[in-house]
Amino acid sequence: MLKRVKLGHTMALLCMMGFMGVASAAADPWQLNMPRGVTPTSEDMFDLHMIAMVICLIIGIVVFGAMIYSIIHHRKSIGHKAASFHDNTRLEIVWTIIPFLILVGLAIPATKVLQRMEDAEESEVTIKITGYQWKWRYEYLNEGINYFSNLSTPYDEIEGKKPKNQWYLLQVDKPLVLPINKKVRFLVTSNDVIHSWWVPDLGVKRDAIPGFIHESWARIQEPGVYRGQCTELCGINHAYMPIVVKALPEKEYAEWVKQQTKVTDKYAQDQAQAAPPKDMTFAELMKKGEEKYNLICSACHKPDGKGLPPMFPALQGSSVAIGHPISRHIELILNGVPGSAMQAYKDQLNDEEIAAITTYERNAWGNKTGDLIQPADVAKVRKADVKAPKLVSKAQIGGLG
Ligand code: HEC
Ligand SMILES: [Cu+2]
Repeated sequence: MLKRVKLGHTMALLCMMGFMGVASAAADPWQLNMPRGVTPTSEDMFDLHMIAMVICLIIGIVVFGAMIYSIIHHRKSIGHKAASFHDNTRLEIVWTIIPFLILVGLAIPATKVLQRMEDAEESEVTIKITGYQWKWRYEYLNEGINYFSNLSTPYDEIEGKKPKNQWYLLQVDKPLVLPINKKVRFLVTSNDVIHSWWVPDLGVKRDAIPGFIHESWARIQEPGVYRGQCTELCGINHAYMPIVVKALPEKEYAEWVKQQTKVTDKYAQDQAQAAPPKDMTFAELMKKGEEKYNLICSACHKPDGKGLPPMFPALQGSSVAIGHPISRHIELILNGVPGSAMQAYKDQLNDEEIAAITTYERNAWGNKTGDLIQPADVAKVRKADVKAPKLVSKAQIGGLG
């Protein structure tokens, strides 16, 4: 009994605090209420939340008012004999009907909002979102754009060697770029474990489950940068896979799409002509390798190459990273280790990047092999490799969607 009273008390207090939060300004660091967001869905949700909260508040005032009144006005001294009465059918019917009506009253608008949220028809842009340990992949299904979005907060900040910046753990190398005023459909899935794609300002939160595709949509009304996080505990670096959405006016978005597809076309042309990749110097490889390693591999193998055994092996002194043949090292990065957290990177990194990372791993942290791996070496291993299963193809998505 005591526990229940306490809980009710806390809830009423929370309601009141939330209510006060609404009254104050929007982007306030002390903001207590949920954000209103920038899509019709997020606004619907906000309104629903406000209705429920006001009802809570009224109930709180009535219940606590009656309680406090009774405590004060019916207080009697020790030894007073308590009145004994029970069963009042009329009262019991009334307090059954009132909550019933309140619940039905809340369910009607909530159901309407749910229906609108589920309706991803007639979208103009379709993005497939895939969760990976620990990053997101965005594929623009109609535009043919496809990239990974990695956490870009420097490791020095994570390890407390440098002060944390404003967007600590909420910044990425490549944000998801979207147009405003267009219905954007999201197809959310996962490559490994369950993740969840959540951007509060868009009113979108969808579980990313391997083998399933969940749908959602957003029509962003204002240009801006909106941040979110993975919201399903997905392993040791769950906190390190943020989401950044950059919403652009339609013209700028079209410009961005053109830019992206041009890059892809150029890559395709280069591939088609089979121009031999340019050799790089040792310094170039090490510099690029360190940069990419810290961005992509250090989450598990750690910036100092010591890993996190027994979960993630050390690369410092590892038989693969200093041993021979070197092609075994390259192959492992291309194909990963099936059934382990070590992913296949062949679709995520190009030859130059893998060459740089391999060179870096073979020469950093006291791995002084002196080996220098060129993009051409990686291309050779990549070509020789036939067992490589491709990632989910477009055709498969069509079949599932
Ligand atoms: C999500 C965690 C994770 C990430 C990110 C990751 N690895 Fe691994 N890596 C592993 C695990 C786990 C193994 C051990 C696999 C096994 O043998 O079961 C491994 C093994 C390796 C090995 C073999 C080490 C040895 O001695 O057996 C190399 C080399 C390697 N990874 C390179 C990389 C490179 C390069 C990257 C970045 C492009 C990378 N890894 C990113 C988890 C990861
Ligand atoms: Cu996750």
